[in-house]
Amino acid sequence: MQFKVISIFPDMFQAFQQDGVCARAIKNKVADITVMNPRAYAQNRYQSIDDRPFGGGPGMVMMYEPLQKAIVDAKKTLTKDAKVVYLSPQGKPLTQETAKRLSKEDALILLCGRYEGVDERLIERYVDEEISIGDYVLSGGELPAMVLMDSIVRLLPGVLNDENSAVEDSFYDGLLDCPHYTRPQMLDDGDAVPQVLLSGDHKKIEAWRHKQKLERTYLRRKDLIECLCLSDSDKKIIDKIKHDLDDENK
Ligand code: 9D3
Repeated sequence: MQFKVISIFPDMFQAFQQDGVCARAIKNKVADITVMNPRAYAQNRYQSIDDRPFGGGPGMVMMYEPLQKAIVDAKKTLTKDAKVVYLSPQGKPLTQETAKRLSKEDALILLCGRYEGVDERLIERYVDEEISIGDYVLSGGELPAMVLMDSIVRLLPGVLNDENSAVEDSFYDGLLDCPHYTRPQMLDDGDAVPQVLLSGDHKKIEAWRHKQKLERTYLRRKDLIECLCLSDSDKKIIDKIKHDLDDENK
């Protein structure tokens, strides 16, 4: 999969391309990232890429022309037409479904905004999709672009080993993960790993982990529970958690 990233801070993408899952994907030719700096397409002698907003107000707006030229150039270097994704606080929130859907594209052009955002006419003419990574204020679209690429790249065939991707598939059940433990079995102050995990009884361990997932999801993210179709046995577990909580509050 080819990513053309349009950003005035190309250096921010260095570490991302050098380390971790994405670096491996690039090395294995599963993914390829090119960062294009709109400043290279700036026209006037100051190489401006931003200007003051019409109508007044604080901050600056990224100009239409340098971004337009960068997008056209990005499209030229790609064999098939590619979707343009604008990372923006006004976008639809990124979800695992979005990542899955976009992982089926051959190429994506990711537009990173800075300042107050980009000239609306560019969005109307060139942007296919606007994506946000959540309801908090960042300084620009670079980190969101990396978040999006990370979520996509790990879904591409051949990036995670078979074991991990099988785990990934079966475990993306919409629930939060269970707690994990490793050696030592007991910390110096006597804090021990839950006994069931040392029992060697895999059925029992599986059931314990599943109950932990349901419990944590119910306690921390009720919104996720409400989105799920739970089995009758899971509903019973949740009811028991509710019941136990009521008891604690008595
Ligand atoms: C403080 C400026 N805000 C005025 C109401 C608007 C604003 C403009 C530009 C807020 C943030 C940004 C820069 N953010 C992004 O480009 C961005 C972002 C984000 O801030 N949060 C979550 N997802 C994203 S995707 C791109």
